[in-house]
Amino acid sequence: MEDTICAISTNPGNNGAISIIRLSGKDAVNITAKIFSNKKFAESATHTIHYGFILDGKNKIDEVLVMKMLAPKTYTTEDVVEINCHGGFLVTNKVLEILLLNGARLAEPGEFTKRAFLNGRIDLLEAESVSDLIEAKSEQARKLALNGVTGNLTKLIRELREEIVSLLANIEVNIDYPEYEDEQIVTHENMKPKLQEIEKKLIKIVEESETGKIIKEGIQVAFIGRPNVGKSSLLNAFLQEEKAIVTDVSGTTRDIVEGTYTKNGILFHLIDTAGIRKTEDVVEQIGVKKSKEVLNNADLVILVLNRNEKLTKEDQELLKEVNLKKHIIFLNKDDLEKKIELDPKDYPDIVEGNTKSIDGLENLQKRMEEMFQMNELENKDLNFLSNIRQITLAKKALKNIKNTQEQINQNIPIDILEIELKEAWNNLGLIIGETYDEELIDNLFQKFCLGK
Ligand SMILES: Nc1nc2c(ncn2[C@@H]2O[C@H](COP(=O)(O)OP(=O)(O)OP(=O)(O)O)[C@@H](O)[C@H]2O)c(=O)[nH]1
Ligand SMILES: [Mg+2]
Repeated sequence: MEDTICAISTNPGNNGAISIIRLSGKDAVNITAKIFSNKKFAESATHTIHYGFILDGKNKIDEVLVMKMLAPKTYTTEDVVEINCHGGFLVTNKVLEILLLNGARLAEPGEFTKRAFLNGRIDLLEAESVSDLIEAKSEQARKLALNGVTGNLTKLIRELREEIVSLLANIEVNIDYPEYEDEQIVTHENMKPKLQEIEKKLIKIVEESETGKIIKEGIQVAFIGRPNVGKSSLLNAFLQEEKAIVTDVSGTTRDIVEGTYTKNGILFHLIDTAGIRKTEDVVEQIGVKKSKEVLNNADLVILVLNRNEKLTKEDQELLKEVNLKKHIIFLNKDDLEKKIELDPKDYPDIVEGNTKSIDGLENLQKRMEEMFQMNELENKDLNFLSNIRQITLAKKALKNIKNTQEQINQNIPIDILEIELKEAWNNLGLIIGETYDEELIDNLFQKFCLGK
Protein backbone atom coordinates (compact mmCIF):
# COMPACT_ATOMS: atom_id res chain seq x y z
CA MET A 1 0.00 0.00 0.00
CA GLU A 2 3.08 2.23 0.27
CA ASP A 3 3.90 1.94 -3.43
CA THR A 4 2.48 4.17 -6.08
CA ILE A 5 0.92 1.83 -8.61
CA CYS A 6 0.11 2.39 -12.26
CA ALA A 7 -1.51 0.50 -15.14
CA ILE A 8 -3.25 0.99 -18.45
CA SER A 9 -6.92 1.09 -17.50
CA THR A 10 -8.41 0.97 -20.97
CA ASN A 11 -8.35 -2.21 -23.06
CA PRO A 12 -4.68 -2.51 -24.02
CA GLY A 13 -5.35 -4.79 -26.97
CA ASN A 14 -7.27 -2.29 -29.05
CA ASN A 15 -6.22 0.87 -30.77
CA GLY A 16 -8.89 3.28 -29.56
CA ALA A 17 -8.96 7.06 -29.88
CA ILE A 18 -7.55 7.45 -26.38
CA SER A 19 -6.00 5.25 -23.72
CA ILE A 20 -6.03 5.98 -20.02
CA ILE A 21 -3.14 5.23 -17.71
CA ARG A 22 -4.00 5.40 -14.06
CA LEU A 23 -1.70 6.02 -11.09
CA SER A 24 -2.60 5.74 -7.42
CA GLY A 25 -0.50 6.41 -4.32
CA LYS A 26 1.28 9.15 -2.45
CA ASP A 27 3.79 9.84 -5.25
CA ALA A 28 1.28 9.82 -8.10
CA VAL A 29 1.52 13.58 -8.60
CA ASN A 30 5.31 13.78 -8.14
CA ILE A 31 6.05 11.00 -10.56
CA THR A 32 3.76 12.48 -13.20
CA ALA A 33 5.20 15.98 -12.69
CA LYS A 34 8.69 14.62 -13.44
CA ILE A 35 7.72 13.57 -16.95
CA PHE A 36 5.06 16.18 -17.79
CA SER A 37 5.81 19.36 -19.76
CA ASN A 38 3.14 21.37 -17.92
CA LYS A 39 5.01 22.92 -15.01
CA LYS A 40 1.86 24.20 -13.27
CA PHE A 41 0.63 20.65 -12.72
CA ALA A 42 2.45 19.90 -9.46
CA GLU A 43 1.01 22.85 -7.56
CA SER A 44 -2.45 22.89 -9.17
CA ALA A 45 -5.73 22.31 -7.36
CA THR A 46 -7.34 18.89 -7.00
CA HIS A 47 -9.87 17.57 -9.51
CA THR A 48 -8.47 19.59 -12.43
CA ILE A 49 -7.38 18.67 -15.96
CA HIS A 50 -4.06 19.72 -17.51
CA TYR A 51 -2.78 19.84 -21.06
CA GLY A 52 0.81 19.11 -22.11
CA PHE A 53 3.32 16.53 -23.34
CA ILE A 54 4.78 13.43 -21.77
CA LEU A 55 8.55 13.72 -22.02
CA ASP A 56 11.27 11.13 -22.18
CA GLY A 57 14.20 13.35 -21.25
CA LYS A 58 13.88 16.04 -23.90
CA ASN A 59 11.83 13.95 -26.34
CA LYS A 60 8.10 14.48 -26.64
CA ILE A 61 6.37 11.07 -26.46
CA ASP A 62 2.70 12.03 -26.57
CA GLU A 63 0.34 14.98 -26.33
CA VAL A 64 -1.91 14.28 -23.33
CA LEU A 65 -4.57 15.49 -20.93
CA VAL A 66 -3.82 14.73 -17.29
CA MET A 67 -6.43 14.52 -14.57
CA LYS A 68 -5.35 15.25 -11.04
CA MET A 69 -7.43 13.94 -8.14
CA LEU A 70 -6.06 14.27 -4.64
CA ALA A 71 -7.06 12.10 -1.68
CA PRO A 72 -9.54 11.32 -0.30
CA LYS A 73 -12.28 11.81 -2.89
CA THR A 74 -10.90 9.32 -5.45
CA TYR A 75 -11.54 5.73 -6.53
CA THR A 76 -8.86 4.37 -4.17
CA THR A 77 -9.07 7.27 -1.63
CA GLU A 78 -5.38 7.86 -2.41
CA ASP A 79 -3.93 10.52 -4.72
CA VAL A 80 -4.91 9.48 -8.24
CA VAL A 81 -3.65 10.70 -11.61
CA GLU A 82 -5.15 9.66 -14.93
CA ILE A 83 -3.25 10.33 -18.13
CA ASN A 84 -5.30 10.40 -21.33
CA CYS A 85 -2.90 9.42 -24.13
CA HIS A 86 -3.49 8.90 -27.79
CA GLY A 87 -4.77 5.38 -28.03
CA GLY A 88 -2.00 3.60 -29.92
CA PHE A 89 -0.54 0.48 -28.36
CA LEU A 90 3.06 1.63 -28.76
CA VAL A 91 2.57 5.17 -27.44
CA THR A 92 0.58 4.06 -24.41
CA ASN A 93 3.11 1.42 -23.47
CA LYS A 94 5.95 3.90 -23.85
CA VAL A 95 4.25 6.30 -21.42
CA LEU A 96 3.68 3.42 -19.00
CA GLU A 97 7.33 2.43 -19.26
CA ILE A 98 8.49 5.99 -18.46
CA LEU A 99 6.23 6.07 -15.41
CA LEU A 100 7.71 2.78 -14.21
CA LEU A 101 11.25 4.11 -14.72
CA ASN A 102 10.35 7.14 -12.61
CA GLY A 103 9.25 5.25 -9.52
CA ALA A 104 5.79 3.81 -10.11
CA ARG A 105 5.14 0.07 -9.79
CA LEU A 106 2.99 -1.90 -12.23
CA ALA A 107 -0.36 -2.63 -10.56
CA GLU A 108 -1.57 -6.20 -10.13
CA PRO A 109 -4.97 -7.10 -11.57
CA GLY A 110 -7.68 -5.52 -9.45
CA GLU A 111 -5.21 -3.68 -7.23
CA PHE A 112 -6.93 -0.29 -7.58
CA THR A 113 -10.22 -1.79 -6.41
CA LYS A 114 -8.41 -3.75 -3.71
CA ARG A 115 -7.02 -0.48 -2.36
CA ALA A 116 -10.48 1.08 -2.47
CA PHE A 117 -11.62 -1.84 -0.31
CA LEU A 118 -8.66 -1.87 2.09
CA ASN A 119 -8.95 1.90 2.51
CA GLY A 120 -12.59 1.44 3.47
CA ARG A 121 -14.19 3.26 0.54
CA ILE A 122 -16.12 0.22 -0.64
CA ASP A 123 -16.98 -3.07 1.03
CA LEU A 124 -16.37 -6.53 -0.30
CA LEU A 125 -19.83 -6.91 -1.80
CA GLU A 126 -19.38 -3.69 -3.72
CA ALA A 127 -15.91 -4.69 -4.89
CA GLU A 128 -17.15 -8.03 -6.17
CA SER A 129 -20.00 -6.27 -7.89
CA VAL A 130 -17.53 -4.03 -9.74
CA SER A 131 -15.99 -7.17 -11.18
CA ASP A 132 -19.44 -8.59 -11.96
CA LEU A 133 -20.39 -5.37 -13.71
CA ILE A 134 -17.37 -5.58 -15.98
CA GLU A 135 -18.11 -9.20 -16.81
CA ALA A 136 -21.89 -8.89 -17.13
CA LYS A 137 -23.05 -10.73 -20.24
CA SER A 138 -26.71 -9.84 -20.14
CA GLU A 139 -28.85 -6.85 -19.27
CA GLN A 140 -30.22 -8.54 -16.15
CA ALA A 141 -26.71 -9.39 -14.96
CA ARG A 142 -25.70 -5.77 -15.46
CA LYS A 143 -28.59 -4.53 -13.33
CA LEU A 144 -27.85 -7.05 -10.65
CA ALA A 145 -24.20 -6.04 -10.49
CA LEU A 146 -24.99 -2.34 -10.45
CA ASN A 147 -27.29 -2.90 -7.53
CA GLY A 148 -24.34 -4.37 -5.64
CA VAL A 149 -22.03 -1.52 -6.63
CA THR A 150 -24.42 1.08 -5.30
CA GLY A 151 -24.48 -0.56 -1.89
CA ASN A 152 -28.14 -1.58 -1.60
CA LEU A 153 -27.23 -5.12 -0.72
CA THR A 154 -24.76 -3.99 1.88
CA LYS A 155 -27.47 -1.96 3.55
CA LEU A 156 -29.65 -5.04 3.77
CA ILE A 157 -26.90 -7.14 5.35
CA ARG A 158 -25.98 -4.34 7.77
CA GLU A 159 -29.60 -4.09 8.93
CA LEU A 160 -29.70 -7.80 9.64
CA ARG A 161 -26.49 -7.58 11.61
CA GLU A 162 -27.88 -4.72 13.66
CA GLU A 163 -30.97 -6.74 14.49
CA ILE A 164 -28.73 -9.55 15.71
CA VAL A 165 -26.66 -7.12 17.76
CA SER A 166 -29.76 -5.85 19.50
CA LEU A 167 -30.66 -9.43 20.41
CA LEU A 168 -27.17 -9.94 21.76
CA ALA A 169 -27.50 -6.76 23.82
CA ASN A 170 -30.70 -8.15 25.26
CA ILE A 171 -28.90 -11.27 26.36
CA GLU A 172 -25.99 -9.34 27.84
CA VAL A 173 -28.34 -7.33 30.04
CA ASN A 174 -29.82 -10.57 31.24
CA ILE A 175 -26.44 -12.07 32.03
CA ASP A 176 -25.50 -8.94 33.96
CA TYR A 177 -28.60 -9.10 36.15
CA PRO A 178 -29.03 -12.79 36.88
CA GLU A 179 -30.90 -12.10 40.11
CA TYR A 180 -34.15 -11.82 38.17
CA GLU A 181 -35.08 -15.45 37.83
CA ASP A 182 -37.95 -14.96 35.44
CA GLU A 183 -35.78 -12.97 33.17
CA GLN A 184 -34.62 -15.95 31.14
CA ILE A 185 -38.14 -16.97 30.25
CA VAL A 186 -39.03 -13.39 29.36
CA THR A 187 -35.94 -13.09 27.17
CA HIS A 188 -36.70 -16.37 25.42
CA GLU A 189 -40.21 -15.23 24.63
CA ASN A 190 -39.02 -11.80 23.48
CA MET A 191 -36.46 -13.29 21.19
CA LYS A 192 -38.77 -15.66 19.36
CA PRO A 193 -40.57 -13.16 17.09
CA LYS A 194 -37.38 -11.27 16.41
CA LEU A 195 -35.56 -14.43 15.40
CA GLN A 196 -38.45 -15.37 13.15
CA GLU A 197 -38.21 -12.00 11.45
CA ILE A 198 -34.47 -12.42 10.84
CA GLU A 199 -35.00 -16.00 9.64
CA LYS A 200 -37.63 -14.85 7.15
CA LYS A 201 -35.36 -12.20 5.69
CA LEU A 202 -32.44 -14.60 5.41
CA ILE A 203 -34.55 -17.28 3.72
CA LYS A 204 -35.67 -14.69 1.20
CA ILE A 205 -32.09 -13.66 0.49
CA VAL A 206 -30.91 -17.26 0.10
CA GLU A 207 -33.80 -18.29 -2.15
CA GLU A 208 -33.65 -15.26 -4.36
CA SER A 209 -29.91 -15.46 -4.55
CA GLU A 210 -30.18 -18.75 -6.38
CA THR A 211 -32.00 -16.74 -9.04
CA GLY A 212 -29.27 -14.14 -8.84
CA LYS A 213 -26.68 -16.76 -9.64
CA ILE A 214 -28.68 -17.83 -12.65
CA ILE A 215 -28.99 -14.25 -13.87
CA LYS A 216 -25.30 -13.76 -13.59
CA GLU A 217 -24.08 -17.00 -15.06
CA GLY A 218 -26.96 -17.70 -17.41
CA ILE A 219 -29.35 -20.64 -17.52
CA GLN A 220 -27.98 -24.03 -18.59
CA VAL A 221 -30.50 -25.52 -21.00
CA ALA A 222 -30.05 -29.13 -22.15
CA PHE A 223 -31.68 -30.44 -25.34
CA ILE A 224 -32.30 -34.11 -24.60
CA GLY A 225 -34.03 -36.84 -26.56
CA ARG A 226 -33.55 -40.01 -28.54
CA PRO A 227 -31.83 -39.80 -31.96
CA ASN A 228 -33.38 -38.01 -34.92
CA VAL A 229 -36.08 -36.08 -33.06
CA GLY A 230 -34.54 -32.73 -34.04
CA LYS A 231 -32.33 -31.59 -31.15
CA SER A 232 -29.57 -30.24 -33.37
CA SER A 233 -32.12 -28.60 -35.65
CA LEU A 234 -33.51 -26.95 -32.53
CA LEU A 235 -30.11 -25.59 -31.54
CA ASN A 236 -29.54 -24.24 -35.04
CA ALA A 237 -32.96 -22.61 -35.11
CA PHE A 238 -32.27 -20.87 -31.79
CA LEU A 239 -28.88 -19.64 -32.92
CA GLN A 240 -29.99 -18.91 -36.47
CA GLU A 241 -26.88 -20.56 -37.81
CA GLU A 242 -25.89 -24.06 -38.93
CA LYS A 243 -23.80 -24.76 -35.87
CA ALA A 244 -24.59 -28.45 -35.36
CA ILE A 245 -24.67 -31.03 -38.12
CA VAL A 246 -28.20 -32.10 -39.04
CA THR A 247 -28.98 -35.23 -41.08
CA ASP A 248 -31.74 -37.80 -41.15
CA VAL A 249 -29.28 -40.41 -39.92
CA SER A 250 -29.92 -41.49 -36.34
CA GLY A 251 -26.92 -40.79 -34.13
CA THR A 252 -25.58 -37.81 -36.06
CA THR A 253 -24.53 -35.84 -33.01
CA ARG A 254 -21.79 -37.57 -31.03
CA ASP A 255 -20.47 -34.78 -28.86
CA ILE A 256 -22.09 -31.83 -27.15
CA VAL A 257 -22.53 -28.67 -29.20
CA GLU A 258 -23.16 -25.38 -27.42
CA GLY A 259 -24.33 -21.87 -28.12
CA THR A 260 -25.77 -18.91 -26.24
CA TYR A 261 -29.06 -17.19 -26.79
CA THR A 262 -30.29 -14.01 -25.09
CA LYS A 263 -33.93 -13.07 -24.73
CA ASN A 264 -35.17 -9.98 -22.89
CA GLY A 265 -31.89 -9.64 -21.09
CA ILE A 266 -31.73 -13.27 -19.98
CA LEU A 267 -28.78 -15.39 -21.00
CA PHE A 268 -29.41 -19.03 -21.95
CA HIS A 269 -26.59 -21.51 -22.53
CA LEU A 270 -28.01 -24.03 -24.98
CA ILE A 271 -26.50 -27.49 -25.06
CA ASP A 272 -27.28 -29.94 -27.87
CA THR A 273 -26.51 -33.54 -26.97
CA ALA A 274 -26.13 -36.94 -28.59
CA GLY A 275 -29.42 -38.80 -28.98
CA ILE A 276 -29.92 -41.19 -26.08
CA ARG A 277 -30.28 -44.85 -27.03
CA LYS A 278 -28.68 -48.25 -26.41
CA THR A 279 -25.87 -48.69 -28.88
CA GLU A 280 -22.88 -50.94 -29.64
CA ASP A 281 -20.93 -48.05 -31.17
CA VAL A 282 -18.15 -47.12 -28.72
CA VAL A 283 -18.00 -43.45 -29.79
CA GLU A 284 -21.74 -43.08 -29.54
CA GLN A 285 -21.74 -44.72 -26.10
CA ILE A 286 -19.41 -42.00 -24.83
CA GLY A 287 -21.70 -39.40 -26.38
CA VAL A 288 -24.72 -40.87 -24.62
CA LYS A 289 -22.87 -40.86 -21.31
CA LYS A 290 -22.11 -37.16 -21.82
CA SER A 291 -25.75 -36.47 -22.64
CA LYS A 292 -26.75 -37.90 -19.29
CA GLU A 293 -24.24 -35.73 -17.48
CA VAL A 294 -25.58 -32.65 -19.25
CA LEU A 295 -29.10 -33.71 -18.29
CA ASN A 296 -28.12 -33.93 -14.63
CA ASN A 297 -26.35 -30.58 -14.49
CA ALA A 298 -28.86 -28.52 -16.44
CA ASP A 299 -31.02 -25.78 -14.89
CA LEU A 300 -33.65 -26.60 -17.48
CA VAL A 301 -34.12 -29.72 -19.61
CA ILE A 302 -35.94 -29.55 -22.92
CA LEU A 303 -37.02 -33.08 -23.73
CA VAL A 304 -37.48 -33.20 -27.50
CA LEU A 305 -39.97 -35.72 -28.89
CA ASN A 306 -40.90 -36.31 -32.53
CA ARG A 307 -44.63 -35.63 -32.72
CA ASN A 308 -44.80 -37.55 -35.97
CA GLU A 309 -43.91 -40.87 -34.35
CA LYS A 310 -45.58 -42.91 -31.65
CA LEU A 311 -43.90 -42.81 -28.24
CA THR A 312 -41.11 -45.35 -28.01
CA LYS A 313 -39.84 -47.13 -24.93
CA GLU A 314 -36.83 -44.80 -24.93
CA ASP A 315 -39.14 -41.78 -24.94
CA GLN A 316 -41.06 -43.21 -21.99
CA GLU A 317 -37.89 -43.71 -20.01
CA LEU A 318 -36.72 -40.19 -20.73
CA LEU A 319 -40.12 -38.79 -19.75
CA LYS A 320 -39.67 -40.43 -16.37
CA GLU A 321 -36.15 -39.16 -16.01
CA VAL A 322 -36.80 -35.50 -16.87
CA ASN A 323 -39.79 -35.46 -14.57
CA LEU A 324 -37.35 -35.11 -11.69
CA LYS A 325 -35.95 -31.88 -13.11
CA LYS A 326 -37.21 -28.48 -14.20
CA HIS A 327 -38.27 -29.34 -17.72
CA ILE A 328 -40.32 -28.63 -20.82
CA ILE A 329 -41.52 -31.37 -23.19
CA PHE A 330 -41.14 -30.10 -26.72
CA LEU A 331 -43.24 -31.94 -29.31
CA ASN A 332 -41.22 -31.19 -32.42
CA LYS A 333 -42.22 -31.46 -36.08
CA ASP A 334 -45.72 -30.02 -35.73
CA ASP A 335 -45.65 -29.41 -39.48
CA LEU A 336 -46.20 -33.17 -39.79
CA GLU A 337 -49.10 -35.34 -38.70
CA LYS A 338 -49.54 -35.84 -34.96
CA LYS A 339 -49.13 -39.43 -33.80
CA ILE A 340 -48.26 -38.86 -30.16
CA GLU A 341 -50.83 -38.81 -27.40
CA LEU A 342 -49.75 -37.40 -24.05
CA ASP A 343 -52.35 -36.59 -21.43
CA PRO A 344 -51.82 -32.94 -20.39
CA LYS A 345 -52.97 -33.95 -16.91
CA ASP A 346 -49.87 -36.11 -16.57
CA TYR A 347 -47.61 -33.78 -18.51
CA PRO A 348 -48.46 -30.13 -17.87
CA ASP A 349 -45.29 -28.79 -19.44
CA ILE A 350 -45.90 -29.60 -23.08
CA VAL A 351 -45.15 -27.16 -25.89
CA GLU A 352 -45.56 -27.95 -29.60
CA GLY A 353 -43.60 -26.46 -32.46
CA ASN A 354 -41.11 -27.08 -35.24
CA THR A 355 -37.64 -26.06 -36.30
CA LYS A 356 -38.58 -25.42 -39.91
CA SER A 357 -40.63 -22.22 -39.81
CA ILE A 358 -39.72 -18.78 -38.52
CA ASP A 359 -42.30 -18.79 -35.73
CA GLY A 360 -42.01 -22.50 -34.96
CA LEU A 361 -40.23 -21.91 -31.66
CA GLU A 362 -42.19 -18.92 -30.43
CA ASN A 363 -44.16 -20.83 -27.79
CA LEU A 364 -41.12 -22.70 -26.57
CA GLN A 365 -39.14 -19.50 -26.15
CA LYS A 366 -41.99 -17.87 -24.30
CA ARG A 367 -42.32 -20.82 -21.94
CA MET A 368 -38.57 -20.83 -21.25
CA GLU A 369 -38.74 -17.22 -20.18
CA GLU A 370 -41.79 -17.76 -18.01
CA MET A 371 -40.12 -20.64 -16.23
CA PHE A 372 -37.59 -18.34 -14.66
CA GLN A 373 -39.98 -15.42 -14.18
CA MET A 374 -37.29 -13.02 -15.17
CA ASN A 375 -39.84 -10.50 -16.37
CA GLU A 376 -41.01 -9.98 -12.84
CA LEU A 377 -37.51 -9.07 -11.81
CA GLU A 378 -37.85 -5.84 -13.73
CA ASN A 379 -40.10 -4.47 -11.03
CA LYS A 380 -38.33 -5.96 -8.08
CA ASP A 381 -35.46 -4.77 -5.98
CA LEU A 382 -32.66 -7.00 -7.09
CA ASN A 383 -31.30 -7.70 -3.64
CA PHE A 384 -29.57 -10.94 -4.44
CA LEU A 385 -26.20 -12.23 -3.50
CA SER A 386 -24.66 -13.34 -6.72
CA ASN A 387 -21.77 -15.66 -6.02
CA ILE A 388 -21.13 -18.90 -4.19
CA ARG A 389 -18.95 -17.27 -1.55
CA GLN A 390 -21.68 -14.87 -0.55
CA ILE A 391 -24.51 -17.40 -0.78
CA THR A 392 -22.68 -20.00 1.32
CA LEU A 393 -22.14 -17.46 4.09
CA ALA A 394 -25.79 -16.41 4.03
CA LYS A 395 -26.78 -20.08 4.32
CA LYS A 396 -24.45 -20.50 7.29
CA ALA A 397 -25.97 -17.47 8.99
CA LEU A 398 -29.43 -18.92 8.39
CA LYS A 399 -28.34 -22.18 9.99
CA ASN A 400 -27.06 -20.28 13.03
CA ILE A 401 -30.43 -18.56 13.41
CA LYS A 402 -32.30 -21.86 13.08
CA ASN A 403 -30.00 -23.41 15.70
CA THR A 404 -30.74 -20.54 18.07
CA GLN A 405 -34.48 -21.09 17.65
CA GLU A 406 -34.00 -24.76 18.32
CA GLN A 407 -32.06 -23.99 21.52
CA ILE A 408 -34.81 -21.69 22.74
CA ASN A 409 -37.34 -24.45 22.22
CA GLN A 410 -35.18 -26.73 24.34
CA ASN A 411 -34.96 -24.05 27.05
CA ILE A 412 -31.21 -23.84 26.83
CA PRO A 413 -29.73 -21.02 28.96
CA ILE A 414 -29.43 -17.74 27.13
CA ASP A 415 -25.70 -17.30 27.56
CA ILE A 416 -25.30 -20.39 25.36
CA LEU A 417 -27.56 -18.86 22.69
CA GLU A 418 -25.07 -16.07 22.43
CA ILE A 419 -22.56 -18.33 20.70
CA GLU A 420 -24.76 -19.14 17.70
CA LEU A 421 -25.96 -15.57 17.38
CA LYS A 422 -22.43 -14.24 17.34
CA GLU A 423 -21.62 -16.78 14.64
CA ALA A 424 -24.55 -15.53 12.55
CA TRP A 425 -23.39 -11.95 13.01
CA ASN A 426 -19.88 -12.94 12.04
CA ASN A 427 -20.94 -14.87 8.92
CA LEU A 428 -22.94 -11.90 7.69
CA GLY A 429 -19.92 -9.72 8.36
CA LEU A 430 -17.79 -11.95 6.16
CA ILE A 431 -20.18 -11.33 3.24
CA ILE A 432 -19.50 -7.62 3.21
CA GLY A 433 -15.89 -8.01 4.28
CA GLU A 434 -16.21 -6.47 7.71
CA THR A 435 -13.98 -9.35 8.72
CA TYR A 436 -11.84 -11.13 6.14
CA ASP A 437 -8.67 -13.10 5.64
CA GLU A 438 -5.73 -12.13 3.43
CA GLU A 439 -5.88 -15.16 1.17
CA LEU A 440 -9.52 -14.61 0.28
CA ILE A 441 -8.84 -10.99 -0.56
CA ASP A 442 -5.87 -11.85 -2.77
CA ASN A 443 -7.78 -14.52 -4.67
CA LEU A 444 -10.76 -12.32 -5.14
CA PHE A 445 -8.95 -9.35 -6.62
CA GLN A 446 -6.72 -11.41 -8.87
CA LYS A 447 -9.79 -12.19 -10.94
CA PHE A 448 -10.11 -8.53 -11.89
CA CYS A 449 -8.68 -7.17 -15.09
CA LEU A 450 -5.52 -5.13 -15.10
CA GLY A 451 -5.96 -1.45 -14.38
CA LYS A 452 -9.24 -1.85 -12.48
N1 LIG B 1 -40.55 -31.99 -40.77
C1 LIG B 1 -39.66 -31.63 -39.86
N2 LIG B 1 -38.47 -32.20 -39.82
C2 LIG B 1 -37.57 -31.84 -38.87
C3 LIG B 1 -37.91 -30.85 -37.90
N3 LIG B 1 -36.85 -30.70 -37.09
C4 LIG B 1 -35.89 -31.54 -37.53
N4 LIG B 1 -36.31 -32.24 -38.61
C5 LIG B 1 -35.57 -33.26 -39.35
O1 LIG B 1 -35.30 -34.37 -38.52
C6 LIG B 1 -34.06 -35.00 -38.85
C7 LIG B 1 -33.17 -35.14 -37.65
O2 LIG B 1 -32.82 -33.86 -37.16
P1 LIG B 1 -31.59 -33.60 -36.21
O3 LIG B 1 -31.68 -32.19 -35.74
O4 LIG B 1 -30.32 -34.04 -36.79
O5 LIG B 1 -31.97 -34.59 -35.02
P2 LIG B 1 -31.18 -34.91 -33.67
O6 LIG B 1 -32.18 -35.06 -32.59
O7 LIG B 1 -30.11 -33.92 -33.44
O8 LIG B 1 -30.55 -36.33 -33.98
P3 LIG B 1 -29.24 -37.01 -33.38
O9 LIG B 1 -28.11 -36.04 -33.46
O10 LIG B 1 -29.05 -38.20 -34.21
O11 LIG B 1 -29.55 -37.38 -31.97
C8 LIG B 1 -33.46 -34.12 -39.94
O12 LIG B 1 -33.72 -34.70 -41.18
C9 LIG B 1 -34.19 -32.80 -39.81
O13 LIG B 1 -34.27 -32.08 -41.02
C10 LIG B 1 -39.23 -30.26 -37.97
O14 LIG B 1 -39.60 -29.39 -37.17
N5 LIG B 1 -40.05 -30.68 -38.95
MG1 LIG C 1 -28.11 -34.07 -33.36
